Amino acid sequence: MSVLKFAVLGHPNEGKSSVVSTITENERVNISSTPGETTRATTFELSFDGQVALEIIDTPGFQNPATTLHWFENWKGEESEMVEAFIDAHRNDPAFHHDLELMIPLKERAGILYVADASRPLREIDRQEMEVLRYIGLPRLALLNFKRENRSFLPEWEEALKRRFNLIKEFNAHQATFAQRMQLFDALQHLIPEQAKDLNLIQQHMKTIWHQRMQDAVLEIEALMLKALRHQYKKRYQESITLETQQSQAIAAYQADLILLESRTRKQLRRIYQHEALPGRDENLDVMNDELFAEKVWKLLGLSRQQLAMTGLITGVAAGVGADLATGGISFGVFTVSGAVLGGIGAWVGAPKLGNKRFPFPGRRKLASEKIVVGPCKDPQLMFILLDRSLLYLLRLMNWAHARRDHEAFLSGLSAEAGLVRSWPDSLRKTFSHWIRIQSKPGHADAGEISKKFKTQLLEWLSSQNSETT
Ligand SMILES: Nc1nc2c(ncn2[C@@H]2O[C@H](COP(=O)(O)OP(=O)(O)OP(=O)(O)O)[C@@H](O)[C@H]2O)c(=O)[nH]1
Ligand SMILES: [Mg+2]
Repeated sequence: MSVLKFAVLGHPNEGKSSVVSTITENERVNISSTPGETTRATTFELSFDGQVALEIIDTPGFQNPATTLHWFENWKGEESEMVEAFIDAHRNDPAFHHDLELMIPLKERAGILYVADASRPLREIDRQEMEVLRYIGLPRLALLNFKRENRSFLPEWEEALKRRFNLIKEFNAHQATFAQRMQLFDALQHLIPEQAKDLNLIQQHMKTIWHQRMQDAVLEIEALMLKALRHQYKKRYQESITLETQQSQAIAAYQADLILLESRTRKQLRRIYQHEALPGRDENLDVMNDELFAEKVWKLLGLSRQQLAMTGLITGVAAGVGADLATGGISFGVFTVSGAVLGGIGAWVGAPKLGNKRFPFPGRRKLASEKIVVGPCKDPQLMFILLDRSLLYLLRLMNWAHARRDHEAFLSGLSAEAGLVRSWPDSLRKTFSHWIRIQSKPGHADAGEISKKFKTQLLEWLSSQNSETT
C-alpha cells in the first residue's frame, strides 16, 4: 500500500487541527482557541501493522490570501511549477511564513481538505482562500465544521464552495463518531478514485481495529467483574481497638479496593481507545463520579428492585438485602463479614448493615489470631452497578472525539436515568445473573462456557448501541 497524503488547510482557528486530531485519533495535536496556534506544517500518521498508510498534514491558517491570489493570477509559467515558484519568491518574507508552510504538502501533491466553520458568515477573505486552492488545482474536499449550532449561513457557504471544490461534506470535528469518520473516507474515495482501493483498505483496517477494541474492552470489563465478585479484604484482629471500629475500617478498606479496581479498568479502557488524557473521574459528576457505594449511585444504577428479585440471586445469605427490598429501603447489606477464627474454634458469617453498624458477634473470647474478613460480596446489585458504570464509561469514551479538549465535560451530563442494565434485553440480564452464580464459585466446571456466552452477548449489545458504526 502506498502512503496517501492529505493536507488540512483553511482560515486560522476554523478547526483544522481539530479535524486532524479526530481523523488520526491523536489527542496530542495542538488545538487552541487562540488563532495562529499551528505555525508549521506537521504530519500525523495512521499506521497499520507498523506501516504508515496515511499522512494527514496539519497546517497554519492562510495569512495573506488576497496577495497570494493576486500573485497566482499573474503567474505566467507552468501551472505545475506555480506553488514552488511562489514559495521561492516569498522565502525571505516573514509575513508569508504561514502561507509558505501550508504550501509545503501541496508541493508533494497532497489532496486538500479545506476546513471552514460554516456557522459564521462567509467573508471576502474566505472566497480568496477558496480561489487560491482552486488555482493550485489539486483534488479538494471542503469540510464544513460547525463550531456553533447556527446553520443559517450554510446556503452562502455552499454557493461559494460548490464552484471551487470537487466535493463538500459536513464534518464536525468535535462530535464525529466512528461512523462519520468512515463516511469521510467514503468521500475521499469519491474525491480521488485512483486512490479508492487504498483508502478502502484503510477503512477496513479501521473497522477491524474498532471491533478489536470493543472485544478488548469487554475482556477488561469481565476481568473487573471477576475480581470484584471474589474480592476479600482481610486484616488481623487487634485487641487494642474495638471490634466495631475495626469492622467499619475493614469495610471502608474493602470499598476502597473495589474503587481502585474500577479506576484501573477505566485506565485500561482509555488506553484501548487512545484517550489517555481523559479523566477517570471528575469533580462535578453524579452517577459516574460519586463513589461506587454512594447512596445515589445505588438508587440510580443497577437493576430495579423487581428485576433484581427476578435474577434469583438473592437468597439466604443476603437476607439483609431481601429485607430491604421488601421495605423499599436502599440496601447496604452488601457484605458477608466473617471473622474466620484461626485455631479451629469456628467462624461466623453474618449480613451486617453498613448503615447501623450492627455486626453479629458470638459471645466468646477474642483471640489475637482472629481475622476480620470482608467479602466476597453477596449482593448481586454491586455487580450490576459496577457493570453499569463500566458500560456508561465505555460508551462515553468510544464516542468522544479526539479533538475535544474540554475534558471537564467528559463525564458530565450523564443523567440520573442513565443506567443501562435496567433496559438490557432479558437474555443478557439472565446470562449475567448466571455468570455471577457460576463465577462466585472458583473452579466451577461451567466457568469457561458462561464467560464466553456473557462476552458474546455483551459484545452484541455494545455493537447494537453503536449500530451506525458496524
Ligand atoms: N465547539 C466546537 N469547537 C470547535 C470545533 N472545531 C474547533 N473548535 C474550537 O475552535 C478553536 C480552534 O480550533 P483548532 O482546531 O485549533 O483550529 P485551527 O484551524 O487548527 O486553528 P489555527 O491552528 O490557529 O489556525 C478551538 O478552541 C477548538 O476547540 C467544533 O467542531 N466544535
Ligand atoms: Mg491548528
